Amino acid sequence: MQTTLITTVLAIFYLGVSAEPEFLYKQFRDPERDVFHYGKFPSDFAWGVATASYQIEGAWNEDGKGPSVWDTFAHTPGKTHLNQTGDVTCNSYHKIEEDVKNLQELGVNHYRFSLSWSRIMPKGTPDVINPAGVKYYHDLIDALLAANIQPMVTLFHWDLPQPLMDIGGWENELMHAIFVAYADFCFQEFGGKVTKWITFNEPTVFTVFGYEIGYHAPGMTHLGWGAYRAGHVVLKAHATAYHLYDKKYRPLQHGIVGITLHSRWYEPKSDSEADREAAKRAITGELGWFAHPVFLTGDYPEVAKKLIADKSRAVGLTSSRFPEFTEEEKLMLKGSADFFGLNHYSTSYIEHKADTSLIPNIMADLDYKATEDDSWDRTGSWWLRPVPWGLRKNLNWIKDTYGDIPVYITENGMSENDGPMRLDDMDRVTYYRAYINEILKAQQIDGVNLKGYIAWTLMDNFEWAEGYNERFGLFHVDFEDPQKPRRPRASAKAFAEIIKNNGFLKPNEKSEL
Ligand code: GBH
Repeated sequence: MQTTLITTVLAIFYLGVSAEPEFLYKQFRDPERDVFHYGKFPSDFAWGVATASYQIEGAWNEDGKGPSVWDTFAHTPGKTHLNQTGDVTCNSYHKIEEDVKNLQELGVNHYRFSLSWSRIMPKGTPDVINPAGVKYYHDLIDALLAANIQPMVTLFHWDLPQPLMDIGGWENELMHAIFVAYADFCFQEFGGKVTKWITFNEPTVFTVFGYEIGYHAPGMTHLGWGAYRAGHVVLKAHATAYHLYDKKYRPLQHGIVGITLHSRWYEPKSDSEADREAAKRAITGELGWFAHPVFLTGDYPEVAKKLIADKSRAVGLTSSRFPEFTEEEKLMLKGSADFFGLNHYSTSYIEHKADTSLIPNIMADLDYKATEDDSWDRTGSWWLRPVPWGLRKNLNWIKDTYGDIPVYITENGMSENDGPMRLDDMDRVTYYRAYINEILKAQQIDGVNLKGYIAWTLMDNFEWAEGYNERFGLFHVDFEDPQKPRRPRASAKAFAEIIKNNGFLKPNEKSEL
């Protein structure tokens, strides 16, 4: 009763100060939570868009590039939508000038892209370097810098050189040293011009999809242990590469190194203790799987360690399916990032579900079930419903759990399905306005140490197993046309406007311009 009164008074207050529509989604109208917030980001805020090598470059076997696991996987019938591949995709290998021109049109000051490891090292190891591949990235970086756009470079966005898969990929301990050698080369070669590095993109996603359920390359189905084993090697590789940069390159290059983690927001489905605990377990166990070691303790979250150990014992295993770090490794891991890269797209409701099937995977191991709300809008991806307030809660959880670490949103965006060309994407305009508005609240009201916002993605591209059926671009790409022409959508203009204003101007500020 009392809260209803307070919210009614607040609603009248908000309506009183502005005649503008203050809510962007009809289903989200909590006057405290969802009301539109006007204001600006700090003047040094980073604005950018992101891409990944296999998704945009094409030229899969040109100029000395070696094959990656994604070449192998996409060339295997039955693995991707209509057997589509990234062989040509946006052809960005041949379109530096056009891509940079489109970045300038958006007005971004950062561009996040990834290096194709096998374009630089066709065998995956530094004994063979492909000069044409190295030159491509120098040309791209030079063009960006000439346009006043800072490169933010991801070392690994899933396209592992195939020869390294032939020795077991991330499940092989040797990958620790091999990744560090690759990182060393990249820091040395490009670090004079690149000052923002991301070691890995979304280790939960590529280890679970790639090594556990086989939905992504390399297609391994090591259910119950593949992702944990691969993730363990990835974490050690990350930490060693971080310290290598810190000691050998930072004094000269003055850059920063972080890691990008994917997280949904997990909202308890009900007020019950069991559901609230399950939601806490889901975020702590899943985001914390990679975030706790790097940003908190040097080790995995206790809740995940205990559950997985118990479940391992229950089926008669003598040790846990979850690997353990040595004390020395924990010291290496703890604090091994200068910033937290967050990829966030959506939210789920979480309920408690004790898994009795004993078919292990991360969700079953953590005893939860995720669902969506029917009232939430749909997009081109089943897993992606716009729930803007979830991002603010996710950022607050990161601040409350890991402290004042600088945070970059390194991906956020929404998809539509393939179909007739659609440039008037008002649903995506609303998504971006709403999500960016929530990060403004997190930054201004909640005091989250937010340094930048990078949208996914510059242009439609090869969406992994979904092929060309899910389009996330601010620019539309016509894949039927051999020229792969790019055309700005309404969302590109809306994003450019937010960047130009460095936030959201009040309606009266706008009229003064
Ligand atoms: C990112 O992954 C990738 O970094 C990028 O390459 C990709 O193109 C982009 O997003 C759009 O998909 O865990 O319940 O959400 C996105 C994160 C995480 C989305 C796993 C699909 C599967 C079900 N992905 N998720 S769920």
